[in-house]
Amino acid sequence: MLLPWEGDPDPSRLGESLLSSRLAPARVLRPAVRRGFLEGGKAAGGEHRGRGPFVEVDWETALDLVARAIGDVRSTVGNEGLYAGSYGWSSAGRFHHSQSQIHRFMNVIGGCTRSVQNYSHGAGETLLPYVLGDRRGLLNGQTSWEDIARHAGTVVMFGGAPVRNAQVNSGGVGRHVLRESLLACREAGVRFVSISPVRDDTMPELQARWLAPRPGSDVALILGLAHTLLVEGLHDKDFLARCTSGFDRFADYLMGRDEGVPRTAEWAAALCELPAAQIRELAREMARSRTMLMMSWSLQRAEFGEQPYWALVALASMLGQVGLPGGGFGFGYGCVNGVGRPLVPINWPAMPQGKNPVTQSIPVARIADMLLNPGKLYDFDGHERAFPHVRLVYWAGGNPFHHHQDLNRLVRAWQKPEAVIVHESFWTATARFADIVLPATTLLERNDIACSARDNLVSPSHRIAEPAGQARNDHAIFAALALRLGAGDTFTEGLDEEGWLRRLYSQTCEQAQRVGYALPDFEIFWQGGPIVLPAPAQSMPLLAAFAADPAANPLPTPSGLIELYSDKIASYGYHDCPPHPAWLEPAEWLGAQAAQKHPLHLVSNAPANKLHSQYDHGDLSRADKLNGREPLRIHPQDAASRGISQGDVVRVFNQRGACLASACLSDQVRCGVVQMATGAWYDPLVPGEPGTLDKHGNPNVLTRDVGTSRLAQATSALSCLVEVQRFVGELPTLTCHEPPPLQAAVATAPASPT
Ligand SMILES: Nc1nc2c(c(=O)[nH]1)N[C@H]1C(S)=C(S)[C@@H](COP(=O)(O)OP(=O)(O)OC[C@H]3O[C@@H](n4cnc5c(=O)[nH]c(N)nc54)[C@H](O)[C@@H]3O)O[C@H]1N2
Ligand SMILES: Nc1nc2c(c(=O)[nH]1)N[C@H]1C(S)=C(S)[C@@H](COP(=O)(O)OP(=O)(O)OC[C@H]3O[C@@H](n4cnc5c(=O)[nH]c(N)nc54)[C@H](O)[C@@H]3O)O[C@H]1N2
Ligand SMILES: [Mo]
Repeated sequence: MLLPWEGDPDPSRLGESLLSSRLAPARVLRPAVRRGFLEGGKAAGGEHRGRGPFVEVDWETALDLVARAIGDVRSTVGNEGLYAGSYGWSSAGRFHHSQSQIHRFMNVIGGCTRSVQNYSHGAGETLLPYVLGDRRGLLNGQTSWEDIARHAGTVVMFGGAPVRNAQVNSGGVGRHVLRESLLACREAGVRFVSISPVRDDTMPELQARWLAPRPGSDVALILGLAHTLLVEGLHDKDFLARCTSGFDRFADYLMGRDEGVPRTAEWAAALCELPAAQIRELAREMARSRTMLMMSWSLQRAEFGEQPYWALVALASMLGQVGLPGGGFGFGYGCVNGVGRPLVPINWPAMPQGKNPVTQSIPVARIADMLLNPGKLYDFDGHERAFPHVRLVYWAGGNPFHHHQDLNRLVRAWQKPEAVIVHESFWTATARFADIVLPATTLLERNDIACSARDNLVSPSHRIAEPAGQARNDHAIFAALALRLGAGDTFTEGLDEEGWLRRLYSQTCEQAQRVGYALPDFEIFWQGGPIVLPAPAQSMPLLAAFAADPAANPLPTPSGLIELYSDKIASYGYHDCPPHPAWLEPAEWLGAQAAQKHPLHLVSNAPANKLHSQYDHGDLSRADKLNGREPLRIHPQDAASRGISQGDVVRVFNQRGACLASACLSDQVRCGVVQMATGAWYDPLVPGEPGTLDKHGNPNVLTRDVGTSRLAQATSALSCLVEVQRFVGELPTLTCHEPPPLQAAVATAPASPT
């Protein structure tokens, strides 16, 4: 039974599936090798990746095969031919963090091609250093909820503040604080405005005013607000002069002096479909009161996703409240737990990864581009680069067949490497698309330390169950491989799990001591519950010192100021990322030509009932499916015009792919918008075949695999048009929550894998 920690005001139910579904049929119990691979290559028997049965083998055979595959790549093209970006969240805990383990392993054997950025906020994190000099306001330093409750009159939330998303944080969560933070603001009299295609992105208790512009049109809306401030003289000229550079260029753009049209409220209204009068009134209200502008990460997960972030900073600068308590801007308040809470000033322990001797890397969301176009030149963040020639893909703790866009394209790209190796606890699509699958323990089957920078507690995470089948810890698997590749001691440093936990904990104690916290010794820590550290001191509002005296506290930008025009970006000459915030029309949004054919905008958000795709096979996630398919929320009017009723199985499709889903009629979504959470396991009707129907409801068979722009090259999952129709015919059986066909090993020596 799962009991919440008594110190948690708003416990999440997500952990329930960890217990109930650990031993589900989808569990990987033994090392397994794709039969075609075992028999001598990917073409053998027509069994391409994602197709064909697996043969279960013993650990020694599997580890020998992996070591040989790695050795082949190293001896032919060198370590650059190994791709182990291995993006993914894996599970809570500091030592068994899969990405740290795989990166450490790769580093001790000579390195690998890696990835930079993440799928969460790749565009924001690449853009903001140009604008603010660093990533303040995105990763840390957000103005605190206490300040907002005390001082803000209005909070405007682009993308809402869904409490469902603040259930999680990497490293683990102690206290879930978003709900109480929002309610405290409401009690203090703060007015909320939620700008989102989805009404219940904001909890009803907040009584937020709901504005639902067309998805992807937020920049137009912000420009309309900015134009109103400018022509009505409501902008803070003093702040703009003292603290920003390039406002004149931005103002020229707003006024249409760039050979364009003036970006008036009327101009914005036509694009975002909100009345011009409402846009004007919102601008005046923002200027009248202390206004905090919040934006979720989702808005930058879109084509030209750099622009909404830059535009928000520009709007906040015009309001002149940056640095004041309860005013200004901030990103990600409703995205993970703990944003807007002061950080404990401790460097929490992490498994040391060492240094990667290979310098080659790709922006994380360009994986299919890399596999399909080795050697091809591309632009990224001011540099021209070439995609590396990758021969082997190694993943531990992530699910690219969940997280990547345009899965049919990924299916094609995935046939390119010579070997794909995956550590998994469950038969996810990524495991099914591997050549060698090594069974990994879950967090209940190993000891660890749980804590995160956004929480003020550190907790032992005890092993409470024996590993399922022959599952091993990622660390143990990599230790065995490192030994085979001549780097065993370098990888383990002679320590086992307990040895590492003791070392990491003692480093934590030293860190804590440095800032005046005394932690008990390891034995006491290990036998006790979570250790709650004193709440850290209240932080200053974001950019407070800078705004008070920009000359004394300049930003690390070329001008030392907030850059509303960037000479550096101008020098890149990117047509898709101009040097000031600008409206660029995405290829897919409701105003596009393409909407005539696929007239619905698909929002694929984070799921309420799981973490990404994890435990999609669990009770909590399955209870929410209808007809076993992922629910797709659709406005009753859009459903009626298509003859769709509540609970109907529907086919959701566009030029890239199609999936089944179950219609869920709801007036919580804007007309013209359909919403389907991410996370349903990809379940192809014809496994391994690009373009085949996904029987289950993974929105990534529909999303577009294109970089946000040449600047960030991040994911643009949320710029996606689809059409929906009632599904007629026999409903195909789901197979993704069962293991693939498994065969016992034949007792002969395995052939060479290449
Ligand atoms: N359309 C669309 N797509 C999206 C997004 C979106 O908004 N829309 N969001 C994107 C974002 S922000 C993110 S962060 C990604 C998330 O993408 P991922 O992080 O790749 O998704 P997860 O489902 O968390 O995958 C983690 C996998 O690791 C496995 N795992 C867990 N613990 C361990 C372990 O200890 N060892 C090993 N070996 N494996 C383990 C789990 O079983 C699971 O399959 O998705 C992205 N994709
Ligand atoms: N329970 C749970 N929590 C999670 C996760 C999970 O998988 N499960 N994943 C975690 C991770 S890795 C991340 S990165 C974060 C993601 O955090 P976010 O990026 O905030 O997550 P989303 O749920 O994708 O999007 C939030 C809302 O943005 C709105 N939105 C979409 N497009 C637009 C638009 O064009 N304009 C406006 N104004 N609004 C729009 C949608 O209505 C959507 O519900 O969540 C984290 N929290
Ligand atoms: Mo994310």
